[in-house]
Amino acid sequence: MKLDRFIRIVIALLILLVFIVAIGAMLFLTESALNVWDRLVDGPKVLLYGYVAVMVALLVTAIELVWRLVVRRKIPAAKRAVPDKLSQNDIKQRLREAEAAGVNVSEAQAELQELAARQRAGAIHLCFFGEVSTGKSSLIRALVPAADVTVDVVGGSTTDIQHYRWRNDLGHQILLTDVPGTGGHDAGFDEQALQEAQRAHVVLFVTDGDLARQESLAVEALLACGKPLVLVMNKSDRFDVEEQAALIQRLLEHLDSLGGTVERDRVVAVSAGGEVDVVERGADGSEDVVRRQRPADVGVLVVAINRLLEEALDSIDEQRDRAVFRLAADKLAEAEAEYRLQRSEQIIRNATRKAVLGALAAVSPGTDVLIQGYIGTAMTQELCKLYGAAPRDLDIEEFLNLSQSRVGRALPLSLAVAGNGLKAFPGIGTVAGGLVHAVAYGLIFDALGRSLVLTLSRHGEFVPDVAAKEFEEGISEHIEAGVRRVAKMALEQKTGGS
Ligand SMILES: Nc1nc2c(ncn2[C@@H]2O[C@H](COP(=O)(O)OP(=O)(O)OP(=O)(O)O)[C@@H](O)[C@H]2O)c(=O)[nH]1
Ligand SMILES: [Mg+2]
Repeated sequence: MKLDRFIRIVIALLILLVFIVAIGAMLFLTESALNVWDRLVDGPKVLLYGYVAVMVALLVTAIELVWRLVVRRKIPAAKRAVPDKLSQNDIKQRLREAEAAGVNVSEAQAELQELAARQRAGAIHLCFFGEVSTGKSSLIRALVPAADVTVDVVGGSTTDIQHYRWRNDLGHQILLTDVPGTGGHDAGFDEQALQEAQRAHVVLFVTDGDLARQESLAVEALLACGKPLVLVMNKSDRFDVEEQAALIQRLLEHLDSLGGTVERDRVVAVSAGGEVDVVERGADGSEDVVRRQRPADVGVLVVAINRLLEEALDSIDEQRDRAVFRLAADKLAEAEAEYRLQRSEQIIRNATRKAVLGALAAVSPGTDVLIQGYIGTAMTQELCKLYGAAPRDLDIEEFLNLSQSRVGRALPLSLAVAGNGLKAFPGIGTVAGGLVHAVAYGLIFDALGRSLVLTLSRHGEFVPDVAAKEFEEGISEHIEAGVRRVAKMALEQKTGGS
């Protein structure tokens, strides 16, 4: 009790002292400031302004330094988004940069080469696009009777991209493109068809009824990349005039709800004819099934195409080019993502190997400062750089500190998983404690790297507490998933090193 009172008195005296010192300091500062000010005011004006300028500059510098130290830098989202209007130079520049960084740009490059070839040839590309069995190939056959297209009742009859030459009444050089139908069992065909549609000047979107959900999404995507589009309602022979009118009305309403950029005269009802099996009875009473061609009725489609080309001929080249630049940019982005994944794999593998080696070499593998050291810092820096994040050293330190505090809880699990994992390798016998520790440490590095890659690719930036939280949430899963890989690595090092 007495001691308590004593401490309180000491604290009270200290507070008093601090206040006296503070008052003294303030008086001293004020006096000298006023002194200086008086002399400056009396002195030449140049000195006064110069002095004020230096003071302001010092203050601004101090504020900036504090700001940099305390406030986190954010990468503006706009820097990562692909701009709406890519020019040929933009995309070429991006390709050069990516190639120099080691990204495989061949697919994106091939798009630009194909575009250049089409620009030289000068034909107008009309791409028939739609779900399987809506009659795309039949429509091409109706327009180009000599076309060697495959038509079948069984969906998925077209499996590659083919171009057929067609000259319309206005004398345009036109290539009709037949692509695989979408919505079949092979999703690769959907991708192939959509890309070809992006390369074309105009898309003839073929449907055989109202638009289903997937079809609406495809129309939306094509309109979004600025494709001029004719909506072709095929197989209209199956409906009477009133039903056809109702269907067209529904399609128009549907298009309106999708943004309404398709004009009314670009929705047409046609009949490609298609084939029909007819039973023919012979004079002797025998029955033969004969495949017959139904008469085609595609006049309105030809009119719609001609009108569109007349109206939009000046702009379709530019629109097509822009869509191809975007396609190339998308392919480049895919290649970049692939490259990052491969590089990050290498970076994580290297860091994990070093961690395992370090733990194996340590006299006492119990050193629990796992990830704050050089290996953790270097791995975090490299991964951030790979994903275009620019963290300050302080951020990395904060992230590693936060993660380290979470490692304690995961270590027992990591040790157990490491022990079990090692037993799975034949010929190991009893597993030495040092090896288990080394694998456990390696697993934690591996988990750290993998969760960081997920965080960076998900958010596109590095925020220490978010990254550390995601590391904690995913650590058990990553540890379980990495065990074979890391155990193998440790065994290789041990046998290779000894
Ligand atoms: N009733 C009717 N059937 C048609 C018409 N056009 C095509 N068909 C039939 O629809 C089926 C599919 O025709 P295709 O031309 O192969 O259709 P597709 O869209 O090219 O099909 P995939 O290449 O598999 O995507 C065939 O059995 C055709 O005979 C039409 O106007 N009316
Ligand atoms: Mg086909």
